[in-house]
Amino acid sequence: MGFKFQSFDFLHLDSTFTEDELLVRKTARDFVEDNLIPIIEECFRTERFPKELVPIMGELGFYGANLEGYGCAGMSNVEYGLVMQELERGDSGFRSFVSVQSGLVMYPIYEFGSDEQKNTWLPALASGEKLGCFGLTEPGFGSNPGGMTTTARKVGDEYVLNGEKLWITSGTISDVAIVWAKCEDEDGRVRGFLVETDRPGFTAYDVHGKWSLRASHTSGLSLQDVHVPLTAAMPGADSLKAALMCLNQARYGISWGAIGAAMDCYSNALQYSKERKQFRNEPIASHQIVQEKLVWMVNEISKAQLLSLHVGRLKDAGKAGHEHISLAKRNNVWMALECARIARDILGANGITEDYPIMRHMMNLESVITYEGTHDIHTLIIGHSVTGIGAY
Ligand code: TGC
Ligand code: FAD
Repeated sequence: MGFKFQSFDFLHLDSTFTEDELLVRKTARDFVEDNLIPIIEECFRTERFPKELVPIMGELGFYGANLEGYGCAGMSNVEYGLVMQELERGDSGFRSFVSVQSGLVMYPIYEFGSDEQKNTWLPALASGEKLGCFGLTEPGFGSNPGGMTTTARKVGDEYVLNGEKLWITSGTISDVAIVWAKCEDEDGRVRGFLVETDRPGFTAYDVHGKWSLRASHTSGLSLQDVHVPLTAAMPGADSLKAALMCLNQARYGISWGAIGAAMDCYSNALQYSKERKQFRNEPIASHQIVQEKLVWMVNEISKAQLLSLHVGRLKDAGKAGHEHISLAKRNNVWMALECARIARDILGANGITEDYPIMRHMMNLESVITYEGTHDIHTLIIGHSVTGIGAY
């Protein structure tokens, strides 16, 4: 819907991308244009996740794209970022599904799992045959996941899990949940468990009435005496820090995704402003105040591109700290939300309708600025990094 998407490249960054990076972006862009754009407004309106697109993205190598082996595409972090950019140009909720499957389910298994866990789960998750979710947040603990009350107790050769998780993307469509819990026998040490969602005592339900990410499942998970074998604990996932490391993967992808949403808002606002005429039968783009708004977007999207590209190159070189990723997530999501608000303004009354994607992006971005660490929590993470003092 809206105008045909026009690519954004004010700084001629395309000339710095490799052929592989441009090919990956084109593949993702074509996929979104052909498969997602025609249905996304209907999906958003009817609260429907387009599950029929899951296997196609598996074939295209979008799940766990920056991981090696196990059927994964082995893309660079910049290539992976470009996929996220294109998916979120389509819809944040749709990108969120891929972020979770990739950064929050496949990455922890890849990084912290046993060989058996990797061989069992990664190929099936890479193809999209199996889906996963990541249960860290609880009803009482969002920004402060270290306060979690979900527990794991050793009983013979099993763990017994109890607790509630909330706001969990893809919870009701998942075959496996990564559940973070405190081990009662280890003085509350946090561990990550692989829990098949058909185990007795595990239930998932969807949160309804959201005005954001309506094309994505957001769920609650309830664990009532769920028995799992001791081997369900991922050997390397033995601290809260392991859970926070997973967030880096997703936050990095979000920094690119937000650029995609912002580009779409800008593309629509620019084309609309050149067509829409007011006063002396001249396009509104001929007025200085409208130009200033367009230039604000050009300015901020260009800076965001440079930021994500640089952090991506740092990540490829193994040099990206979590504070760098926080900077990119914090800046780019804020930037995208501001672009959506400005673009909506340029479209006037038309901007509030589903004839254009802007209001949908705006509502989606209200979640994106909260999840994966709120804007203010990222301020404090960066503040911690530069002062050495935690102010949480
Ligand atoms: P704190 O004492 O600060 O840290 C504990 C240890 O962890 C280290 N650390 C990290 N390491 C790697 N990556 C990170 N991102 C890290 N953040 C912290 C830290 O250096 C320390 O290491 P060490 O060696 O000294 O022990 O822990 P804290 O409990 O005080 O935590 C503070 C805080 C605010 C940083 C953290 O809890 C946080 O990030 N809160 C935000 C919660 C959040 O982002 N949740 C996301 C849930 S998943 C989600 O939203 C999915 S949305 C769907 C989608 O992605 O599309
Ligand atoms: P709170 O932590 O209660 O924060 C409320 C307000 O208080 C915010 O403005 C915050 O910045 C502020 N605040 C909190 N602490 C401080 C402080 N110390 N100093 C200053 N200000 C502070 N979680 C998962 O585990 N898995 C998922 O898949 C997942 N998917 C999600 C999908 C959606 C659509 C949404 C909306 C959330 C999802 N989440 C998921 C949860 C998300 O990570 C949390 O919502 C987020 O971490 C914030 O927690 P909260 O909502 O409890 O807000």
